[in-house]
Amino acid sequence: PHVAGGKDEPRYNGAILEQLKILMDHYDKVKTKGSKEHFKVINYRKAITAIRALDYEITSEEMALKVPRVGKKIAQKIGECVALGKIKKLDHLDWDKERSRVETLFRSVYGVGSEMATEWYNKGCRTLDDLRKLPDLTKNQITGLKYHEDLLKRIPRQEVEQIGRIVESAAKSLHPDIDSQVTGSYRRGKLDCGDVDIVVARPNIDNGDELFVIMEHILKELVKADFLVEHLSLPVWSESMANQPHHFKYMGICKLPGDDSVHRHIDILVVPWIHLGAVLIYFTGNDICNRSMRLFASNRGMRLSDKGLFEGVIRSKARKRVNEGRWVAGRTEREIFDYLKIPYLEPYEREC
Ligand code: DCP
Ligand code: MN
Ligand code: MG
Repeated sequence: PHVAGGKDEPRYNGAILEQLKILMDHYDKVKTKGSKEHFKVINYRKAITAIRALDYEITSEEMALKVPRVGKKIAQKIGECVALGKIKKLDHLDWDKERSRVETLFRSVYGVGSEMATEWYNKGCRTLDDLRKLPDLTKNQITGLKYHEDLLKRIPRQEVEQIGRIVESAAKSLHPDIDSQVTGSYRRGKLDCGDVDIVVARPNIDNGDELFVIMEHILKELVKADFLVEHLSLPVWSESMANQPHHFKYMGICKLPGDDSVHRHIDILVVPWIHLGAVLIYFTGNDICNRSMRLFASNRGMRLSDKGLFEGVIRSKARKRVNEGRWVAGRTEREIFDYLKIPYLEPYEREC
C-alpha cells in the first residue's frame, strides 16, 4: 500500500538483500575504525544499494559478479544464497537471525520503516504486544498496530470495486458530474490489491477552494456512514491554495458494513481537472513504470510529475534541475504519452 515513508521494499532479490543486510549489520557491530570489518561494511552497503536498484532477479554467482559494485566475495555469498537458500556464514550469527525476524515483523506494521524497527529492537521489544506498551507511539503507529492483521490481508478485486462505488456515490451526491476512478494495482488488473487508491476530479474544476469542498464533502459523508473508521492523514487547507490548482490527499482506514468485513487501507486524491491525466499515470503506477517514464522525460529535456509534463527544463551537470519548465500536457494520459512520443500503454501493460 501507498505509505508516506516507511515502505518501498525492493521487488527483486528480497532474500539476498535481507541476508546481506544481516551480515552488514553484524560487521557494523564488531568493526573498529580502519579494521577489515570497517571496510566490509562499506562494501556491503555499496553492493546492497546496487542490488536494490536492479529490476531483475539474480540467479547465480556469475550474474552477481556482473552487477557493478558487487565484488568477488559478496558475489560468492550471493551464489550460496541462490543455490542453498542461505548464506552459510549466517549459521554462526544466531542473534542476528532473531533480529532480522523481529524487525521484519515490526516493518509489517503500517508506516513503520527500517529505522524505527531497529530502534525498537534495540530497546528490547520482540513482539507486537511489546510495541503496544510503548509510551511514545504516534497516532498512526497505534492505528497500524490496532489493525495490523487486517491490513496485511489482500483485497479481492470485487471488494475494491465495492469500495470504489461507495466513494463514487458519496462524491456524486455533491455534484453528479464528478469523476471518481479506482487506480493503483486495481487499475493495472491485479487480482487482489494491497489497498484501494481512488482519484476524484470534476470537469473543468482546478481551484483549490472548490476541490477542498469536494474532499470535505466526501469525508463527511463517509464518516457519517461509518465507512471511514480511522484517519491516517487528512488534507490541510490554507488560504494560499484558494485560487490555484491544488492536490488534496487523504489516507485512512475503511470498512464495509457487516461484522465480518475486514478493515482496509484507502487513499483518496482530489485533484485539478487539468492535472487528471498526470495524476492517473502517477497513481496507476506501478512505481517502476513511473520511474522509467520520468527518466525518459528527463533524458529529453522534459519533466514528468503528477501535475503534468513540462518542457524546456534546464539541468546542471550534476543533473540538478534549475527551472520548473513550461507545462505542456497533463489533462489526459494520452496527451502525455503523445507528447513524449511513447505509444500509449494500457494500464495492464504498466506492470514494469
Ligand atoms: N507510487 C509511486 N512511488 C511510490 C509509491 C506509490 O510511484 N513510492 C505510485 C505508483 C503506485 C501508486 O502510486 O502504483 C499507488 O501506490 P500503492 O502503494 O497503493 O501501490 P499499488 O496500488 O501499485 O500496489 P498495492 O496493491 O500494494 O496497493
Ligand atoms: Mn495506495
Ligand atoms: Mg494500491
